[in-house]
Amino acid sequence: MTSKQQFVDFFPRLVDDLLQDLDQLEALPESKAWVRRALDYNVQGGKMNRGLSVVDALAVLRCNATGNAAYQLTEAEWERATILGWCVELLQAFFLISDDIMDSSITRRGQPCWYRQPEVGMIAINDAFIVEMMIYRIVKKYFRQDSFYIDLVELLQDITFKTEMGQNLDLITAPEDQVDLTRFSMTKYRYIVKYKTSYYSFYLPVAMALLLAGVSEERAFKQAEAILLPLGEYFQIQDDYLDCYGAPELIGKIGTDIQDNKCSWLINQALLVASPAQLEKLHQHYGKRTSEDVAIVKAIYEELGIQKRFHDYEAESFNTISKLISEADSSLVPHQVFLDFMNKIYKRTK
Ligand code: GPP
Ligand code: MG
Ligand code: MG
Ligand code: MG
Repeated sequence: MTSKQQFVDFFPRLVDDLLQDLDQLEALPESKAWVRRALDYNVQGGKMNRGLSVVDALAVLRCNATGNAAYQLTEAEWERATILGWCVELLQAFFLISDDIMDSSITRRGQPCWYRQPEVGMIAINDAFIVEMMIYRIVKKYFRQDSFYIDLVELLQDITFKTEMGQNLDLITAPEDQVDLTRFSMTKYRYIVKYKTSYYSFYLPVAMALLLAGVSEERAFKQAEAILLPLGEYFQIQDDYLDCYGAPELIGKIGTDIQDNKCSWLINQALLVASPAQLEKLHQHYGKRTSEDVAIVKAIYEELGIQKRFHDYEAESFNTISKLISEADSSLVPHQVFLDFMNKIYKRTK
């Protein structure tokens, strides 16, 4: 397993690259200072599971390809995987800056959301665009000569578009001041989550590692997708659970799903088992901003034993995904790639 510290220590080098790149645009010192601050504030401080997974997955793929279980990535291999890992983290920063505005969130990674900084406000929207473009500046600088360059660029664009379509359905299913719980369903939930979370958080890092490892066979990418999308669904269900029941000190953010009228796993589960009287109350109090409304919704979740439902789901999902992995063709993608990912998130509290 790669050391997180080494990965983190690489970031200032990329920031320097990116700022140097701004010289080509004759950027003034105040612009460079702004971009540096936006990058420092928004890209660092997360768990970095997504970024680290590019490195971890490449390490497993190289062990497998060389037939040497003790194979260590060369300096160059490690560096290329680390650069792409940071590209996933930049993509994540671009999404989170934007998502926090759209979700009216308060904190992120234990600090105020970027748009909540007094001097930032809606400038955050443009900062999100800039952070997104930095991905392509880096990819161009380091991978322009590689035969997979265009595949990498298309992969990033395709995954970004999928995420935006997932985010779109997440948002239009949760209009403000227009609560209609009949809009929700587990089918719609699964679609939202697959697109808004699973592709970029789970499939993308492994797809990048496959490209770096020189794998071009379509079947390998499909195999990865078949396991990583369900794993992503499990991750987002945990995110929804933690939004309501997680400790803000641990998750670094304050939940807003009930207030935001979100099509969350918790409300969907509640709708499956609520009595007519409980349904009536949910209709009245879900998607409202006062703490009294939120408390009433949470009390109904308690009556319905939603926390237990989650823990049952978690155990069941672990079994289902373990089975998916064990049945996968390991000549396409070694099982360890998926097991590493699963171990990073199973029963997480942050
Ligand atoms: C997670 O939703 C999904 C994203 C962060 C993707 C956002 C996509 C965009 C195109 C902006 P969430 O709102 O549950 O995440 P969190 O709980 O971290 O706010
Ligand atoms: Mg959000
Ligand atoms: Mg959101
Ligand atoms: Mg959430």
